[in-house]
Amino acid sequence: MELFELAAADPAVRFSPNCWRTRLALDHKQLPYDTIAWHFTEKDRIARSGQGKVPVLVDGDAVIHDSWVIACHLEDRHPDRPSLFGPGSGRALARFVNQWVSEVVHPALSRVLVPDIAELVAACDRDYFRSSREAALGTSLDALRSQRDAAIATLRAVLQPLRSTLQGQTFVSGSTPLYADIVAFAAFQWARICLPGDAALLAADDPLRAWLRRMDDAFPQAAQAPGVRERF
Ligand SMILES: N[C@@H](CCC(=O)N[C@@H](CS)C(=O)NCC(=O)O)C(=O)O
Repeated sequence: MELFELAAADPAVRFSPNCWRTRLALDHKQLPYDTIAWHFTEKDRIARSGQGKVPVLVDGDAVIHDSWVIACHLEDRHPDRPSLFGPGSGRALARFVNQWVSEVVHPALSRVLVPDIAELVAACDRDYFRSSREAALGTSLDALRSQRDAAIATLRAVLQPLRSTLQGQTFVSGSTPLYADIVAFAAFQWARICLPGDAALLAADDPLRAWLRRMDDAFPQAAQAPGVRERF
C-alpha cells in the first residue's frame, strides 16, 4: 500500500491530522505501507482519487480518499488483523468521535495552529496556504497569531468531553486504544508538530496528559516522528 501524506518544507515532517489517522490505523492493524510526501499544490499527483485532499491510500487497484473511508476499508479488508472498531456498535460510535473531532476540535485547533503552519509549509505551498486559510477563516494570519492565547483557551474548553471521559476510563474506546482514540490523538500529533515550543496547548496539570502518555506508549513511532516537539 502507498499512503500520500501532506508534507512540510522538510518532507520528513508530516503534520496533517487526517493523514495521522490513516498512518496510525495502518500501524494499529500492523499492515506494511510506504508513505509518499505530498504538498498542497500538487493536486495532479492525487488526481486519480477524484479529489484534491489527503490522505489518499493506494491499495492495489483501489485509490481511496477520506480518512474515515480508508479506516473502514482497512477494517473490512483485513478482519484478521487487530480491529479498529471492536465488535457491535464500535464502528458507529467511532464515527461519532470522528465527526466530533473533525467538526469541533479541528476548527478550534486550526485557529491556534494555522499561523504556525504557514511557517512550516513548503515554498510551493506558501501563497496557496495563506490565501486559502485566510478565506476559510475569514481573517488574516497576522490577526490570528495575535489571538493565539484566546484560541488556546477556547480549545481547552472544547476538549472538556474528552477530558472528563478519560478521567473515568483508560482510553476513549475502553481498556485498549481503538480508532476513536486514534482520531483524537491524531489532532494532538498535528498540534505538537506545528505549535512552537513557547506555547503550551494543555495546562501542565491537564488530566489529558496521562492519556496522551498512554497513546505515546501504544504508538511510539508517532511520539518519535520527525518534527514532534513535545513529548507527553
Ligand atoms: N474528510 C477528509 C479531510 C481531508 C483533508 O482535509 N485533508 C487536508 C490535509 S489535513 C488536505 O489535504 N487539504 C488540502 C487543501 O486544503 O488543499 C479526511 O478525513 O480525510
